[in-house]
Order: sequence, then C-alpha cells, then structure tokens
Amino acid sequence: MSKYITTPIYYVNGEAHIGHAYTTFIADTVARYERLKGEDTFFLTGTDEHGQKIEESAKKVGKPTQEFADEISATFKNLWDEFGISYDKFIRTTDEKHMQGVQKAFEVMYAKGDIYKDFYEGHYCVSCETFFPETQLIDGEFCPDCGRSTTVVKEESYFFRLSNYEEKLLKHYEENPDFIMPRSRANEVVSFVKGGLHDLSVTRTSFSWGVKMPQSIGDEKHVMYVWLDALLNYITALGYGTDEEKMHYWPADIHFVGKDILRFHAIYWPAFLMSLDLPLPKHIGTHGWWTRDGEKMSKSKGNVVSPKEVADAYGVENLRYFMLREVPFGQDGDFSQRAFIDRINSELSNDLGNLLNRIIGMSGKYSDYVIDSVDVEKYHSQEIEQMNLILDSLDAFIENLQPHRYLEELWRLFSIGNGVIQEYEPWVKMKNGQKDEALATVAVVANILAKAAIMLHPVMPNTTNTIADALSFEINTQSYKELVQEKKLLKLFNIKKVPPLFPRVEEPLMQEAPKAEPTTMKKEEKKSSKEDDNLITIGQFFETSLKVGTIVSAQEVVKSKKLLKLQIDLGEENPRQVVAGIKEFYSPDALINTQVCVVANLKPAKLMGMISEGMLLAAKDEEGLCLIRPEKSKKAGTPIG
Ligand code: ME8
Repeated sequence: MSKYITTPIYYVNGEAHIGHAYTTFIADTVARYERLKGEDTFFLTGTDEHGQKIEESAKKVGKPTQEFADEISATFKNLWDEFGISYDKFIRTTDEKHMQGVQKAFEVMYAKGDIYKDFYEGHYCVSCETFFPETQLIDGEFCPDCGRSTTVVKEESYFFRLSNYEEKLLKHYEENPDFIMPRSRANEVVSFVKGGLHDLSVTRTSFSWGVKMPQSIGDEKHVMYVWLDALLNYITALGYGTDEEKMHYWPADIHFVGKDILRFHAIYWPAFLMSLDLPLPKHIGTHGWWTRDGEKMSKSKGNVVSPKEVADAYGVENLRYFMLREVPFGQDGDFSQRAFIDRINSELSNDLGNLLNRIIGMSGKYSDYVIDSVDVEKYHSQEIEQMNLILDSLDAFIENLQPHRYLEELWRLFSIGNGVIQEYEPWVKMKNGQKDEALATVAVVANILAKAAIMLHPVMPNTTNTIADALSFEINTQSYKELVQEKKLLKLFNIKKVPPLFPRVEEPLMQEAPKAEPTTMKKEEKKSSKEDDNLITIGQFFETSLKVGTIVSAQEVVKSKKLLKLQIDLGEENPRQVVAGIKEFYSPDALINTQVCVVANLKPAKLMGMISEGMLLAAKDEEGLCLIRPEKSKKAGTPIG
C-alpha cells in the first residue's frame, strides 16, 4: 500500500514561522514513520504563489511578482533542506505543470456544468483571500476570520456550484467520522455546511497574478481564484491533467492543515474533487495555533518565532521533539523557552541522554565495550514483556494523530531502562562476582535503547542515527521489522563512545520576545500582573490527565509511617499501583471501593523501592488531609476536566 502525506503550501508573502515549521515537522514525522514501516510514501510540500495578496506584497517592495515569489519560495525550500525535511516534491503554484493541471480541472468542472458565469458583488478579504457575504462581516466591514478591513468587489466572475454539494458533503462527514481529525473539529464544519453553502466565485478580473483561464473557454480577462488554484496542488503534484505519472498515490492519506484553513480543505476541496469524480482524501489532520509566551505572534509585535533562530540556538531535532511532545495535536500550543529548556533537560538529557551514557560507561568498565544479550531473557523477562507491550501500543498513536501520546509512551521505555539499572544495581553485582547478572542488566537496557531509538527515529532522525551508531546497528525497515515487530533482541553490541547528545541548557539561548507593554495600565491591572506571570493556558492544564479511579486494594507499607500502597482501577486493563502518603489519615480498609481523583499521566516514580504510577488529589491544612473525591460515583477512568 502506498501513503500520500501533504503539508499546506505556504504563501510567499513572508518568511517561514514556527507554525509553518510545526505542520512541516508533523508531516515529515508521519512520512518518515511510514517509510520506516516499509510503506511506499510520497510526501509533498511547497509554496502558494498566486493571488492578490502576493501581487500586493511584491508591489510594496517594488519587485516583479515572479521574482518576489522566486525569492521567498527559495527561502522555504532552503529552510526545509537545512532542516532535513524529507519531502519527495516541493511544488510551486507557478510551476508550468501545475498551472496546466489547474486549467484541466477547470475544464472538467465546466464541462460537467458545475461552473457558470455570473456577476459577483460582495466583500473580499485580501489577507485571507476569502469572499464573505455582508451578513458575516463584523460591523458590516471587517473580516470575521482575521479582523482586517475587507474591500468591496463588484465584478464578472465564474462560479462553482458549491450549493449542489451540501447533501453529499454532509453524507460524507457522517459516513467517515475520521475524515476530519481530531473529531472534535468536525462540528464547526458540519454546522457551516448545514447553515447553507453559497456558490463560490472561482475567477477574478481585477488583477492578473493567477492561473489563466483555459484557452478552450477563452475569457482571458479572468484568472483563477487562488484557493481553487492552491487546493489543486495536491493532485497536480501527482501529474493530474498532465502526465498523471504519480496519480496512483491519490487519494491522500492525510492533508495536514492549521485550523484556520480547515474550511477550505473540508468543504471546498472535497466538493471540487467530487466534481472531478476523484476520491476524497482519507483524513484532514487539523492542528491548532502556536502562540509565544502566551501571546499571539504578529509581525507588528515583533514576537514571531523564527524556526531558523530556534534551531540555530537549540538544534532542529530538539525543536521537533519539543513541538510534537508539548501540544496534544489539534490544540493550541505555546512556545516558551522555559518549557522548551525543561523538556530538553529533563526528558532528552536526563531520561534518554544519561541512560545512553550510563550504558556506554558500564559496558566499557565491565566488558570492554562489548555487550552480549545472552542472559537477558533469563534475568529480565519481565522488563522485556513491559517493553514489548509499549512497543505494540505505539502504532495506534500515529494512526490517531497523537504524536504527544506517542512520545509520552515511548518515554516509558526510558523509565523502564533507568528503573532496571536502579533496581538491579549492576555495579553491586560486579563487586559480588555476579558478572552474568550485571551484564544482562546492561544488555537489556542496550536493547531498550536500540528499540526506542528506532521508534524515535521519525521524530529525531539524526540523533537516533547517532544512538544507533553508538550501539552498532542501523535504523531501517529491516531493523524496525526485526527489533520492533518481531521483538528480536540484538545479540551483540560493540559500543562506541559518542559525545553527550543533549548537553543541559542552563539559561535561555535566545533573546526573550519583547513584552507588549500596554501604554495605560490601571492600578488593579498592575496589582495582578505578578499573578498573571503564573497563569497557564487551558492547553497546559489539559496536559495533566486527571481521572476518576476506584481503589480496589489498599495495604500498609510496613516500614513507612506515611505510605499506603494502593491498587487503583482507572478503567485500564490492569489496576495501577499508587503509593500515597496518606497512612496517617486513612486506614486501608476504609479506602477499599471508594473513589478518588488521580493524576494519571505522571512519570512512574519509586517510593521505598515500590513503583508508583500516579498521584491522588488531596487537600491538606492544619486540621489534616482529605482526599478529593467525585461527588457521585463515576465509571473508573472517567476523565476530569
Ligand atoms: O494558508 N501556529 O498559507 P499560510 C500554527 N497558502 N500554525 C500556523 C500559525 C501559527 N501561529 N500561523 C499560520 C495558507 N499557521 C495557504 C494554504 S493549502 C492548499 C494553502 C499555519 O502560509 C496555517 O494554519 O498563510 C496554515 O496551515 C499554514 O500555517 C500555512 O499558512
């Protein structure tokens, strides 16, 4: 089976920002993941170069429009090349082949009777390149999407019979609940369509920077509407209307888009495709918007995050990891150096980097940099089983477009690796003459690292190649099949020393964004500004997974004054073990079958040698501690939020 993955094509009216980088990183990650699995994958990105907005931007800087588009398009392409983005094609809407394909599509729709000529009178937002009926404008003038002033357009135009597709679109959404992902985004599209679709003006006469009308139709004063032109890139890139060479990749598996352009992809694009009698893309993966330090990015505020600047300071792969891990796909995310540095230091440097260093160090000390997996099954079958369960669970997170969950689960492998070293203390075993056991522990961790490196490869390709190099194997489809799918162990490792992969970052490496200072600040506002510094976004809050749990068993931890060991049902396959400091306030018997609120996505920790996989919510004051419980009984695992 083949896979086809796309990013939006970026407007050439400015340089790439962090939002563009995010879509591109996700699409690149999924494309690399599919290739790793051995799928024949085509990954498309490119630039959107026509339309009034680009024509005006070029005029402003006094350049011929084509030259202006060439320059900015090249900045995108160069940046993606510098970032190692693995696109198979970089399309430009000014490519001759693309323009021919657009004309062909126009002819097909016209011949079908889906396009007719009329007169357009209405409002147009140049920034969004979108027509709006007067009823949708704010104060009768401003764009409902971006808030900018709209212009009145009164001109002859060809129209696409979008209204004919209302029913068919609604049927498609209903029959394909995962067409729009995440599903939570589908409602806005469905209600927009249910609100009634107007036919869409698809040509303009008041400017000339666009694909010309096909000669068969004539009417040379018209050029194509930029969104018709742009959306068709997804098929012209495969040769639609020209050589058709790669059309076997169609339909696309995923179009990645930002939430602001969902409507174009989930309404106009499928309607165009239906008119062309082509199948629809399988999924529209819709992501949220990035802010910087909690504020919307804009050129005028001077706070736009340049991905190049961040990558130069922190490394592009660290940035990929951060962006994919930080935000649940579909939600808005915030870029702050503090959050970025925390993830580098705690997850990349501590959890992963240190684990690799320890293995390199121990293998050197104990076995002259050679690790043999011969005794791994004998001493560590339990860890291997845990590891395999995690490896098996990962694919679904990519399928469901949950890269943050994918990485979260993947990181559990490093917890197992770090935990096994702590628990088995190979250095003690070496001293006691139990060399086989010590080496088995080092070997199981080396295997964990090797398998984790394969799965992390789509997100951090170069870094994981270095890890593989240190462990003397290669990451490719074969090693994926053997080590991940077939669960084989690597027999022998010849360990190579590599410099630390993730040096700790002690202070911000980039200048902070200028803070927008309101010119007049009222007294009360001033007072609260300190508190505001501590405010979190709703997205940050939802990073914490809170769930209702039912306590199924409770035991005292004998040597501890404070701890109880609980088994809590969170609606998962097995109950979770939580070690909680509540012994002074609750007897084990009184807890059984009661419900509690559990922080369910904490990294497992060890308390007095026991793994604890969660935390209970409780309130404590001078009178003592009480657990926070749901007011009514709820099913175990019910999310709180
Ligand atoms: O819309 N955070 O191009 P574009 C996250 N040419 N994503 C952001 C963002 C932010 N702060 N700002 C913008 C276009 N984006 C059209 C696409 S596709 C056939 C044509 C995202 O350069 C935005 O949501 O304005 C969109 O997905 C992408 O950047 C390109 O925006």
